[in-house]
Amino acid sequence: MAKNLPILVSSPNIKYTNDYIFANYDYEETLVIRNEKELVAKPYKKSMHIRTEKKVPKLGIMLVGWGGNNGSTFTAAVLANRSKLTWNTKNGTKDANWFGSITQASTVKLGIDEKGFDVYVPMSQMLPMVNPNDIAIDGWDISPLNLAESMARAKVIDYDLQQKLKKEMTAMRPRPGIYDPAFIASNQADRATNLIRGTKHEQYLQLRADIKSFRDRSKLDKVIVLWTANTERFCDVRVGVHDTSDNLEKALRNNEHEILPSTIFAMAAIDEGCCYINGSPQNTLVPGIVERAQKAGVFVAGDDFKSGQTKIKSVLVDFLVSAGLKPVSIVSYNHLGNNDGKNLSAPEQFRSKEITKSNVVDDVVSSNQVLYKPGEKPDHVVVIKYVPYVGDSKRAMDEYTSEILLHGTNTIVVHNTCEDSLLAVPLMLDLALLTELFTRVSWQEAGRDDWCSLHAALAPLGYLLKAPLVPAGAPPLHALPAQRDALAALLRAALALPADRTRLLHTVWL
Ligand code: NAI
Ligand code: DG6
Repeated sequence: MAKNLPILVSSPNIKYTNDYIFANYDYEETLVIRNEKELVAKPYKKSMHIRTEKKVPKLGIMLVGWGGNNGSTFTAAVLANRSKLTWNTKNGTKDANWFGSITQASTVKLGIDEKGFDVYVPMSQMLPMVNPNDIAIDGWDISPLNLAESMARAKVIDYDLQQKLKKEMTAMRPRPGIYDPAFIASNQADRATNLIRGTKHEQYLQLRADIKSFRDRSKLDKVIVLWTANTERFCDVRVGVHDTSDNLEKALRNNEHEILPSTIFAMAAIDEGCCYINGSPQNTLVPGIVERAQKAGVFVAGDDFKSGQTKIKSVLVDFLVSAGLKPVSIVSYNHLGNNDGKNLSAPEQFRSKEITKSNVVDDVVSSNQVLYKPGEKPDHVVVIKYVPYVGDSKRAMDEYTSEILLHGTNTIVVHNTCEDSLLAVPLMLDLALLTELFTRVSWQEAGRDDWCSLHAALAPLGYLLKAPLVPAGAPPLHALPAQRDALAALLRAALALPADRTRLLHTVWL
């Protein structure tokens, strides 16, 4: 394996100081103005400065749903990597890795060498980033099992590795969570015995106390709260309750029924100065939450980890539509047998997942007015079934039918078998590390004095999420390659490097 050398950008547009990396960056776009006769395209440039704080903090991650399959697998993965564990399986000895994590196991193109060949660097090396070995983990769960018991219940980690992690994980016990049977499936009731009682406001205060105690006891600089608990049903978003930060607070104090437990967690996190990430589909991040985060200067990101079927869909539909083929029918079946599948077997919780899994093709489809009339969409069906025997090993089957030349059809069928949590956990890590990194990035319009944070609705994390939260009124972006480019472009911008959208063009100018 090639040695990872540190990056030094040599350019008049970058300045390294002891504390910061300062970059001058020209953001280039094309403004399109429609008039009755034509579309007028006007390229423009916005000059800005980007500043990245170099000091990497001591980071803590608090997982809501710590004792679940994702929560226990995340913990096992961090500990196994930190201790460089190896373990025996029937296929031989294995060692810990972070495959599936874009920060730890993927590369970004830095440039080309003297012979014109691409030079890549690990994403984690682009800018100073927290090392996963250094994070502290804590969290909440409505189930009282310690983390070793949770790991055994999840049946994801190889038995020998479980034995090696058992002692350390037995000592980890989730803090009591908030159980509200109005929002998660009734089939979860039997594990809900580790609970914060009281009104919603009292629960919120307890969560704030939990965050404080973790931060103080572990001497942390920053804490990020990540929801990886059960999918809740959507809340009915109401004016006077969810629309503003003040109304949300009033509603919380009035013990308003329609506030999701996840929204209480988000409020507690924001009010403790912590970023909050929603790994599930429900609409936790109502307008009042985004406003509250913006005012507090922290980020919120969501919704719903984009781990398998949807990731492939956001590549395949992008490919088909950009190739001038017309997807007309997309049918996605899933069956799985873990507790997530059990919870999703209830109609209201399934509906939340159906929404985030279904919206993913909309912007790609509407990008091509040659193929689709305004408002026209492919038939798109999502089915999820609970089959206990298969456990965490989810089966996802997709059929994509497209109209091709002269109304012929082309049907592509994909069958994907994978351990769901082993796909989700690296995303959890990336979400936390990138969120933390972006808290240290600020920008300034050239000629102004004030430094601004990125927008509180952290859209650049869209690559990792099925229904990316974007600032109110901004267009969503679902296509996976474009999301990857956007993220890489932001990392490059902070190093005063132009976006890398021109691959291969250097061979044209030879
Ligand atoms: P899980 O059911 O194994 O874990 C969820 C945990 O949350 C359980 O231990 C449960 O006791 C706990 N919980 C429920 N409500 C709680 C609350 N209010 N406070 C504290 N704890 C609470 O599910 P899994 O497989 O870990 O997935 C977690 C979430 O991530 C689900 O919503 C799932 O839909 C979502 N997700 C999972 C993906 C994957 O590939 N594994 C991908 C995309 C999303
Ligand atoms: C069944 O679809 C269970 C879900 O929780 C998914 O496994 C999860 O949302 C991942 O979805 P996807 O579409 O990214 O594979």
